[in-house]
Amino acid sequence: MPRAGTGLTRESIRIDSHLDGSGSRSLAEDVLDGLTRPFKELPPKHFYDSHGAELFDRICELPEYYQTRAEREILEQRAEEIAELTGASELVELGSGTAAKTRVLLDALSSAGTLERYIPLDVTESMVRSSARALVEEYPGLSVHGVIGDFERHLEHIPPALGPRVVAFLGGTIGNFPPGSRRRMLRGIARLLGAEDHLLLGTDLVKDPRVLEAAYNDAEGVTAEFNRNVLRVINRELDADFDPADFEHVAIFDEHHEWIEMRLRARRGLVATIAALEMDVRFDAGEELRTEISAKFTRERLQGDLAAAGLELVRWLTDAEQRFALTLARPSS
Ligand code: SAH
Ligand code: AVI
Repeated sequence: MPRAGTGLTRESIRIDSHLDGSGSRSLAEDVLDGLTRPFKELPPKHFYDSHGAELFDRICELPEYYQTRAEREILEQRAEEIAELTGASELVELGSGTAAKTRVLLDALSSAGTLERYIPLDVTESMVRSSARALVEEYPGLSVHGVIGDFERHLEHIPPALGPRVVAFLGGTIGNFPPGSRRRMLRGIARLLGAEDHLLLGTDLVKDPRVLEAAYNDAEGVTAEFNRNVLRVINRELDADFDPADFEHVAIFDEHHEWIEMRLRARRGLVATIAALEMDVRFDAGEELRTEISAKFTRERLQGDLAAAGLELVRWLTDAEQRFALTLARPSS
């Protein structure tokens, strides 16, 4: 059981940390497990140190990466309706990042007069702290209870509801789980929901592979830097000696699974030392390390996943070009 942080309280901010060194422990376990497999693989959560979080923010601004703009468009058009349907006094947000789009929801809940508390959960400590500070300034009367943790392990540390709540999981992050873990994650979220609560889930939709691949192969190379950032994280946290320049960024749409795969491909044969694990890792020339999948959805697939988690669809909202969907769901009656 991870030990809770100090629960520092300042004005209407409370921040609990459940990582306390378990972040680098989980990196060590994932590196040991993932880099010794016949097909090397790492989970995407290790992209997001503070530099990775900055790179992700730049990705959101790229002309090729339409997801953020499409999701914002839906929120801007439908946040009022979401506020009315949910009557939420609390917004819980998983993988909250800078909470940029969240402001659209907070504005709507605030105008409806129901908003009391915001509960962001993210692995990136700096993001939770800075967004909490900014939001209590921007929304007088709002209390923020930040949770620094891993949404795969720490959902139970989300404080109990004080009123009707919306749990938001935006940005398409649910697509970063392979199908089995995705359903496990949705079941975990469903357990957080009482009869009067809702899930608001952002998912990117299946579309022309050229549009999808362009979104992950931007001309400026920001996604490539984001991808290679995981090697910098391993170098720093586990005293390793990867040269990120030895790896080429690869992002391709797998039409069978309907997901984007990001990989790092070794440009030459090499051996890297990971001192903290007392281990050498060998890459053949051309060998690939899978760093992320990003699943693309259809309404049918999503409804199947929700049903398997005991959730039912309340609203399916898309942008004008049907690129992205925001789904409002609730526990099945
Ligand atoms: N919700 C924001 C950010 C999406 S990026 C948006 O829509 O733009 C994904 C976010 O999830 C990042 O902030 C990252 O730090 C966080 N994240 C990734 N894996 C996580 C994990 N296992 N536990 C908690 N947060 C995680
Ligand atoms: C956070 N997640 C939904 C992003 C995605 O599109 O899968 C992460 C990302 N990877 C490359 N670009 C952005």
